Amino acid sequence: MPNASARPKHNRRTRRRRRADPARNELVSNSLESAQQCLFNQDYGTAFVHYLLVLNLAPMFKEFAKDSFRFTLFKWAEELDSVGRIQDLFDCYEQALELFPADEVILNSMGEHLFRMGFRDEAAGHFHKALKLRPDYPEARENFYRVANWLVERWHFLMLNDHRRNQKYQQAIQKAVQGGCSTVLDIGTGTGILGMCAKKAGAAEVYACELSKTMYELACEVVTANGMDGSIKILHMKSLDMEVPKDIPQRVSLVVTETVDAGLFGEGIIESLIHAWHHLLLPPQRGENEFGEQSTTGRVIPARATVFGMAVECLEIRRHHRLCVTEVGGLSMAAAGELQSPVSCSSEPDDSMEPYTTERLSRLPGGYKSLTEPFTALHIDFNNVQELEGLSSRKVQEIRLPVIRGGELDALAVWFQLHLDEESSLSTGPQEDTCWEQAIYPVHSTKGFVLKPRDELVVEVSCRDAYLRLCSVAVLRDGHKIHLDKRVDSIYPENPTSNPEAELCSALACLQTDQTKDLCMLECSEMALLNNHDYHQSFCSALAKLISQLKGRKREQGCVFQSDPTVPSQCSSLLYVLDVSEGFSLLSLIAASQGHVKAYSSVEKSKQQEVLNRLAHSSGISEQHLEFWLNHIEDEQGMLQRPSREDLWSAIILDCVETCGLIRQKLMEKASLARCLLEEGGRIFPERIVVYGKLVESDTLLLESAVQGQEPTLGFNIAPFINQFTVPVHVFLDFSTLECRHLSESVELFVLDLMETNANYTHREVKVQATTAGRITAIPFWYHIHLDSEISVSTLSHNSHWKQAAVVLQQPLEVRAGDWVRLAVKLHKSTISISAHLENTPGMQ
Ligand code: 44T
Repeated sequence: MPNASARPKHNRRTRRRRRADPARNELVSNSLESAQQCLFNQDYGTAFVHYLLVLNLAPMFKEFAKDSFRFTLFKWAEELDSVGRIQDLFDCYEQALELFPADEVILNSMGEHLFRMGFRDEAAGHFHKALKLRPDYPEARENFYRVANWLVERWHFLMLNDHRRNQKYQQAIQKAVQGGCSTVLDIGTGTGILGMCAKKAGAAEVYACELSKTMYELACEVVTANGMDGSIKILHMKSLDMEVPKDIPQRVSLVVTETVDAGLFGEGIIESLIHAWHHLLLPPQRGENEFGEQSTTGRVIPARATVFGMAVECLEIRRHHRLCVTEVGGLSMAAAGELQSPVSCSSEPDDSMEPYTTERLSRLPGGYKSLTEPFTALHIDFNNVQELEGLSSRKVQEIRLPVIRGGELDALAVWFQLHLDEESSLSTGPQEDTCWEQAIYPVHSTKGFVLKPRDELVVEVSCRDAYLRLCSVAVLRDGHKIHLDKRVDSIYPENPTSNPEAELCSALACLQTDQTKDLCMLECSEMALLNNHDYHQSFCSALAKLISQLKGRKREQGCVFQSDPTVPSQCSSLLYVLDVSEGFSLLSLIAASQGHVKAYSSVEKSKQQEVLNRLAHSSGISEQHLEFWLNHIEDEQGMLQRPSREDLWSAIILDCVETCGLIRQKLMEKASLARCLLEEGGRIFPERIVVYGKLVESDTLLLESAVQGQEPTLGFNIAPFINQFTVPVHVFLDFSTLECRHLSESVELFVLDLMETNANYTHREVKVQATTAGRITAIPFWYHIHLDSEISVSTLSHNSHWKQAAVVLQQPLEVRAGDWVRLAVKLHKSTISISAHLENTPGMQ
């Protein structure tokens, strides 16, 4: 991105020219004048070049011209953005930052561009810098909060707060170091905690590497604050790029790492350790141990892992991965083709597919039922490089599992035990008191398969492209083999365990229906949305009501409703409905199915458009009544503008709440725009959103939000550094299963009126009475989305596709039962913030 050629070169010649004052001064003053003139003429590109020249030649003008320069930069960047000259745009920002490296407004603005272009980490870095320069800069703060999760993922807080885990690692490291491992490498050091454990245990040399820039910088700060900056060498790199002696002087005797995810291998531990054994570690020990002396052999903590699996029935998982309904808002789904979540390990690996997702089974609403006993899926010895290398070429292992309980097969859940050494281990199991989630391998078999006791489930375990893959392939029942996922056989053609007859059958089945043709991928939240019956039913009723009202009104005006939209009539005999939902939505089709409605859908992906077309066809909706307006409109300015200009919209459907539980950005701006485009009597759906909340005491939320002092981190001073990345609003919560004590009733926090601008406000004070004594640590919030005065949808309903969000208070607030709490609720650019204060009730001491 940096444009080296455009940088001012401070060589001898420029210095000489600086002394030639009169000519230089003239150039500067002429350029400054030109810059101002061009700015006045709105020729921002030329103005920007003139300003660059002036400020590079005469830095003393920086203060004077700063505001105009910024304005020019932002205007010019907007123009470059609108014509897609992205590289030029970033070059301009780079040049501007060379002149004003500590300008928080430029940094924040560049962050916004980076964010929109999808460079999230870089964007987050810019917001963070802007905020460090000016901590009370609200724009940068809001932007930073939106992206902090990408810079420092929330699990860092959980892991650092997990004292038991930290202590077990510390003890294992201490034993190894005292047993002779004097040189240590911490792979994926995060905040540096394991490296510091090694140093504290007396290791002579400690190295640490970390690939995330933010985490690397954090680790440097933490290690310095703990007085170890000279004694731990931290490298900002991936361990796979490390070399001896370039990066570390010699091979080490101990590698410590916790680069494991819920599915064990997802952070690349196998590849990292194969590389470490070949390039960074002393050779492994053979035979007797040499305690007390410096080790000439290498070893790894953790030493081994065992992976477990279990088949489960779980409605919550099912509704996020499979279509569970036959009808949606009055439309039959029979013609939809196969809809599937992008989590599948049975298909060919590609970028859009994940082999597993993660969930904390113990926190799933509705719980789960285990259909088999836990089984051992895999053992792996991290100290055996041949075993690590052989993993991906291991034969697919077939495991037969007796079914112990009848139920629908929804997923295989997977967890592991990490053996740090021969004595100590950590488990990520669903029954453990652990911060870990389990890996979930959903089953996609078309209609859902009901297992019965005495069945045997056939599971295949393999390790391809460094991921562990588990597939439920078949069920053995009364001597028959029933295949669960037809695609599996085509993936493992050489599978030696399948019998030839069964293979032939599946091959024939594949011929009959081309399975990939009608397969459409939907995000898990989109799948849950389709399965949300109440949501679609509510929209269907509200749309039907409005459309019949508008038709009545138009008939009174003399309109004739005919079915062919191409036949001209004196007044518009069609009603126009625009659905601006994000992602996949059937609402346009539901509107079109009301008759005499031309609906515009925002669905962009062609596979998803095909699904809508198929459904339209099967529901008798003519092709002309469904339009994909994003196909025609290139730029955002065209947003909400219907191709034909004479008529206005009868209804505009806005997508108000993100799945994570936050109000969508720019919602109120979109609503204002939408209001201007409505015909008389037309409506925005929803017309109003009411935000509700509740006072709660939740330690879980605290643990996810900030490191709680030095105690959990073994006395190391880490909290103040990582807690800079604490965010006040937590998202993707499930309030129904959140471990917390409710300290009040639900209370209305805020109202957003989408139909009536004047009704809106940005601040509100709400008084709420504590019903129970406790410490208020958080205020979870959710929404009632009012489609009209009678019909509403709640984001808290049990089959909602929405999760909830919560404000975590900076300081917990102690309350007694009966105390009144004053909440100051603010809405700034779609972001809710809440502060809580104890109300001084009269008569109180
Ligand atoms: N998440 C756990 C996974 N790294 C832990 O950049 C458990 C998730 C989790 N650095 C809920 C709960 C939990 N070389 O900072 C990261 C990463 C870094 C490397 C250098 C390498 N080869 C690597 C590989 C990874 O290591 C750090 C830790 S990865 C651990 C992932 C509480 N959700």
